[in-house]
Amino acid sequence: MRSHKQSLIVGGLFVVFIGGLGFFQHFQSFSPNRSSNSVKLKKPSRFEESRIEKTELVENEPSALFNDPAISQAWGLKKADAGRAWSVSKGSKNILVAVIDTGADIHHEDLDSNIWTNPGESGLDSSGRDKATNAIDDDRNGFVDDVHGWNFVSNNGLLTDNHGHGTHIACIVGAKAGNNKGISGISPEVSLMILKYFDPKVAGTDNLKNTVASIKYAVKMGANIINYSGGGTEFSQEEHDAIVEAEKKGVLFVAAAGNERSNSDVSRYYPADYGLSNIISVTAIDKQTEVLSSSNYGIETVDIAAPGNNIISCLPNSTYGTMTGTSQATAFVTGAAVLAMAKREAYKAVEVKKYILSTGDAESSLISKTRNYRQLNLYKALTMLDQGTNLAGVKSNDSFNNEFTSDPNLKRTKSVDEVSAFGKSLIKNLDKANRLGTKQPASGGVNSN
Ligand SMILES: [Ca+2]
Ligand SMILES: [Ca+2]
Ligand SMILES: [Ca+2]
Repeated sequence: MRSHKQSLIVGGLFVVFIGGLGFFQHFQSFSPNRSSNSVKLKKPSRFEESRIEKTELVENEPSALFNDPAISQAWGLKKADAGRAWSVSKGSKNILVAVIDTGADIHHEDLDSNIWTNPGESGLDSSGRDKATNAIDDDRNGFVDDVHGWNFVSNNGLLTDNHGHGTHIACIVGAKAGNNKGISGISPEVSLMILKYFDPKVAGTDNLKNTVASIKYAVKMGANIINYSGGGTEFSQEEHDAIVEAEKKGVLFVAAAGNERSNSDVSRYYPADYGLSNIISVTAIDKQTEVLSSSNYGIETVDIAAPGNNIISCLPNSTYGTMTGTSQATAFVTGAAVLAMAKREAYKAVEVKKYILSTGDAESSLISKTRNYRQLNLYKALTMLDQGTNLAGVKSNDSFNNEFTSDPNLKRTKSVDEVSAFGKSLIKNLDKANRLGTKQPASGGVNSN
């Protein structure tokens, strides 16, 4: 068990937006500890300054596609090119995502129909009772009445979200689209398995142990993708091995890079940095494509950047609000993976990871922050799936230099090679420690790769 602080990746301040009243309620959130002594972590050690932009409307394609009122505030959907991506794929109920988090409001108006139902714990048993509530482990998986997932904190099937973080993440991945409510998830068609590893109202729980159990459950029950927004700086063999099992089964593991404000190349953060082929490590950017000051980064360890600042999504009791952090960015990438897997259901983790990482938009601001200096682009990830042919039927060039030159959304002025050269010169000319602005390498022992 880890003795260090193990945190849920959560921004410091978020806002609840209640219906159309325009009433905002401020909440301060905290960083729970994944180890057993979580109670003492009420201190706001991971607080991050978070701007509140309640009136700004983002002109975007997603709002033209769907009638969901809060889409206009969802700048990240436009940034990730969701509008065009949805013309290719909106996801599929066949893709099962395990959201390992604080539970979720499974009755939320913008989420309920996308919650997974365990087929082995639904319908009627031989006595005519509902399998979901008959107090029998009908599918003999070791969990009684695990109809939508499992609560590993309280060891039951009640998935109530007493924090808000899990509901927020679930909706970024898979909120319903076109229902005239709330937002749209990145993949509005999906099945979400809710696995609860942390509850701020329950003291003394072992969050790491609950995490490992959640991963094992997800793999056993056939999840295609695991979304995980927690982590810590110590290696856990049990957690590593659980993700290796996921890797063997082709399950993608999308992990937050962390909100430690540190360089993960020198201070590893787990599970994002276990170095397994099925893990994508995600950091968070703002509207200007700058990695958030609170977010971890690393040109060797952090795979990709996605929107993570003031992200609007669901909160419990059918409310909505914004949160900030690499958790939110992680959910964006999970949604991208759903779209990709829906397009090519035979694809396993490695293929999906390859497409997502190689098709993002190259940005010079990410050169010193991520391995591939790319931000997530949903549309390109999908269109590249068509064997190098884009939606318009135009054969792409094999190199990344020219293949998107006709892209109307293309913002960058440098080719990837030019950016690469720029990046090399940057790296050559700047002292690494100064450039990255963080601590020196630790004295060994933290790198599991
Ligand atoms: Ca069961
Ligand atoms: Ca049952
Ligand atoms: Ca909606």
